[in-house]
Amino acid sequence: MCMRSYSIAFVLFVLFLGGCSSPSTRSPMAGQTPAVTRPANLNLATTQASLGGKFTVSYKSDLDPVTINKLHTWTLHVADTAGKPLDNATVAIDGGMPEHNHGMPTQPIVTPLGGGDYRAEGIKFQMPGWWTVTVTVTDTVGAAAQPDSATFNLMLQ
Ligand SMILES: [Cu+2]
Repeated sequence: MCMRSYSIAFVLFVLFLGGCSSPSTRSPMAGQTPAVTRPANLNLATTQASLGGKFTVSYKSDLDPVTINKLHTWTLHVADTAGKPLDNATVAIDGGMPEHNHGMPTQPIVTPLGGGDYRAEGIKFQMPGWWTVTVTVTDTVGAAAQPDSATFNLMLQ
């Protein structure tokens, strides 16, 4: 009898932990795609190659370490595959939490600084957890200008 109630209590405890610690088990809201599960070994590097291999993008945050609920600025550096800084590109920044199906609470503004640097102002993360930030670069000078994007992962507390 005692053993049985202990087991039930333990099962309830485990269920509670599971529901609390893994937001990805939440059912997605109607009309939204199911949430993504966080990969076991996230690449947290601040320099990333773009998906199509056209650019390398890196960022430096003026808020270091990056924490939640603070409006801040990133300096992005964009270079081509040979390492040459890329100016005159159209650069956009967007992000969100893949596990929660939501984006950033702000729309950062990107302005060119020269030397391949771009300032992204108005960045804010409103929750702890796994965030992705995607920088989309369109080389406006290249003859076949196609956007290419690099994605950064952040684990925020
Ligand atoms: Cu979230």
